[in-house]
Amino acid sequence: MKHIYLIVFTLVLPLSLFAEDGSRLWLRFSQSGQEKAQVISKYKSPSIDIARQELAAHWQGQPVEFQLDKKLSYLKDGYRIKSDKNKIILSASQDAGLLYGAYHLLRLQQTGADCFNLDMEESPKYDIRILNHWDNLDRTVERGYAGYSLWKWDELPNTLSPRYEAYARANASVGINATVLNNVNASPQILTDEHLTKVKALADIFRPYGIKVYLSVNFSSPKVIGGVKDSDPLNPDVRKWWQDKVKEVYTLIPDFGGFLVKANSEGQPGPQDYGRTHADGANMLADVLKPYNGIVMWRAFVYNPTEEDRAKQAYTEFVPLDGQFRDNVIIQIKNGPVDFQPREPFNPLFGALKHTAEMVEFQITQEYLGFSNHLVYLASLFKETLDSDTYSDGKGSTIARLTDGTLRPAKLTAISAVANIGEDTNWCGHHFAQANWYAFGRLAWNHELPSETIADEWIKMTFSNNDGFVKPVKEIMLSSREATVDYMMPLGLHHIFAENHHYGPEPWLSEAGRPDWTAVYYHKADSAGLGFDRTAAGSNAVSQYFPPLDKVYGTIESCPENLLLWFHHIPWDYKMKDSKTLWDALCYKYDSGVQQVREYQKVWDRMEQYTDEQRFREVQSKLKIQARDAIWWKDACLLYFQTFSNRPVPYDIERPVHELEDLKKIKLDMKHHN
Ligand code: BDP
Repeated sequence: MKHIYLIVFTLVLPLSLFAEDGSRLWLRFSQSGQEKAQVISKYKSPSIDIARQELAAHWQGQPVEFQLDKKLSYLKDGYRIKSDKNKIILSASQDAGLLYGAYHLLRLQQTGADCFNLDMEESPKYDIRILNHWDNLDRTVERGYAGYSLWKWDELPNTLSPRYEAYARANASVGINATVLNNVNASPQILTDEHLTKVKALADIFRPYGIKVYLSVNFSSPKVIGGVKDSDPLNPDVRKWWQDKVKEVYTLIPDFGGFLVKANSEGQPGPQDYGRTHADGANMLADVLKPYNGIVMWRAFVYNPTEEDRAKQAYTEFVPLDGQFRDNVIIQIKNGPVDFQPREPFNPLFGALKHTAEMVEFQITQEYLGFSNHLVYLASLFKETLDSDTYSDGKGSTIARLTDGTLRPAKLTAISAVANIGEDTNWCGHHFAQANWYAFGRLAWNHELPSETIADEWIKMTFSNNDGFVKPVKEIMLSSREATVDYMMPLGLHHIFAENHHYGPEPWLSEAGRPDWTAVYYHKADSAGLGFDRTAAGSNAVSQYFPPLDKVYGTIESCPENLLLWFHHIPWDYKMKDSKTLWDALCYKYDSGVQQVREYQKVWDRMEQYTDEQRFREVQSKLKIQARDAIWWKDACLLYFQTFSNRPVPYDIERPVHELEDLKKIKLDMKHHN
């Protein structure tokens, strides 16, 4: 009997100890809990202690010695790692640098890199590497697809979920050093004393991991929770209210980062309610935060129900204000001029503000990319924006170099992304969506890293080092963004999503609260052709780009084909570069998107041998949804556009399996406010 028990014990124990539910993210070290490795450190601080414990518990290489060295301040919160006889010296000028260095060592080990002849220096490209949580105080998450918010406001500050620290650790492991806890559509309540105490509890947990807390604020807060007559930024009572509030915040959280503000956008209050400008509003807050070294991240995502092309509005509103902002204000600009579409050209505001700090806002949460159902690796999208040449300061003025301080001296550099993290066991809803959190952190640290390197690291850390797994899975990841563009919105199409929730296709949407919330506003299909004319003959959005891009985008022949329908209204019979007609090219793109996802299914099924049962099955079933959705997208868009093109779908591609009239009836029950 005794023997039988023993056998059962040894078989069952490993499974229960190492539940493969994705909760460990890419931090899948052995869980022995013993501190085995030798770490030599004569320093003590909360961050250094974490660095020491992580290495002591998980590092399997030579002894590591920590050195704090002020001479390395040029590395900012980066680090130096150098092999030295029988040990490795990890040095940095800041405590956080030692922590990032420790995680880097562990990453090298997990990815099977040579850990003997180490000699490297790393310093982050951006000072502030920040996640934006669109989390509401009732724990719903705007555009969140991984369950409720991580922040349990009702329990805080007394009960502290272990997930808070796990979150901080995951961020630190990829170099993310800042977080905005609440939705940009901010409730004024976040600034009440009650909530600030809760915010402080989170900040205290995050601090040792090098993470600073920021908050989104509602511009009407003085009026709504402060009892002030209005929230006019030039009203001395308003300024006084903010001064007192900010003092209170810093008393609780001495290293508080600052405010993120969405003002006069999609119904949010702002300085324009009082006839003031974005600069008036941002500067008032900046002045109040300045004594504490706090900053204001002021969003450029603004558009009004006017006649002007929505894609032009942020530029039109902000360029005249250039030079008026304080030096602790940074304008936070979405990667594209419309709204996180599967593909957009870069936002022409980048580089256009010559005397104002600018930062990128990406979206990690997949509002427009199949939620947490579709496997879409976003490093490719992030890189496409960062590597875009704006020509603002001549050739080579990429968005990366414009925002990281290389091209123009900057007091403040930052990069942000809307998080995809929630209460789900695997944090992000889809196991592969974890890769996008990871990739954002790695690119914020070093935007020169190739997408492929990041995918390679992530796969090895999260799943397996086996070549038989790494290679095919990497191919899926690297092609997945383009495949998704193909089955959703190829050739520069955009915003033909279902109303409000943005999950499926609704290219026929022609009535909504505002014209620029319909799909027909964006695709402009008619019997002549397809696409939004943004040339001088149309909205002239091309004029917002620096030469030569205004001409490149503005001329059909030179416009990149993947943006053709963004900038031009193209005849159905127009000959593409490969001499297919536009209509045929569109059909082949949609079909290719579908075919690629079907291929992902086949490849993934072959991966069963390399992975654990739970994650294998979960990814497999998500791929089924993705394949069905891809077909849905293809049929909906092609059948609908065919009513304008009046041309047959090329005979060698798969036939539609739906009726347009049936697809038009689909109304998913996913409520959203806009
Ligand atoms: C859009 C979202 C909306 C956000 C808005 C924003 O649909 O929920 O509030 O962006 O960024 O993409 O402010």
